[in-house]
Amino acid sequence: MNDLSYPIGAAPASSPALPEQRSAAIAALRSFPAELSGAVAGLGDTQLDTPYREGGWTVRTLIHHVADSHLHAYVRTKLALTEPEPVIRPWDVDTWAELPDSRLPVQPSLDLLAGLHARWAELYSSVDGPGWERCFVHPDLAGRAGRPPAAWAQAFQADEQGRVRLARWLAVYIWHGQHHTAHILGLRQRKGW
Ligand code: NI
Repeated sequence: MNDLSYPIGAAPASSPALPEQRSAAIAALRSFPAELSGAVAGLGDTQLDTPYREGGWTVRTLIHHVADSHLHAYVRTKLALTEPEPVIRPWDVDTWAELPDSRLPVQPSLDLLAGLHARWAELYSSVDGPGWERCFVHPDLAGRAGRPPAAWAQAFQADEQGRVRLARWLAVYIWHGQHHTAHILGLRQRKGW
């Protein structure tokens, strides 16, 4: 882990628990697409195709990755809200990033995120007290007693059955958006763009 890979550090240990913390987190979820769009505003193709660090993803790939990732996260949120402890489908982040739609202009993914987050924030706004304890089951995180999960998985704070709670999920995805936005802003700062 280095500063360029984790410019804002790892996901925070705490999840929104108080009503005002939850309102703030939902507001952050709602405002994220505008912040991400702002982070890439004015960049041309050569800049979009620049890795944010040596050996890292390009800005273009980062944007499409965020769309892929948040699509999954939204679906998992809806599954948790509509089914008892649904087992979700893992996906291969790196291989998804190599598919041809990750070479498109960034606007389709920025537009997708704008619509997705409007709906996602509305969903979280509707969650009541007990609803925040609803969960999905991540099959890669179940039955791992004694075996430490990867760094990304530690952030999910799954229990031994692989259950990830909606409050935790919101905290992870606020962080995830800010994490990748910081990659782009850091690059722009270092390049003087
Ligand atoms: Ni990511």
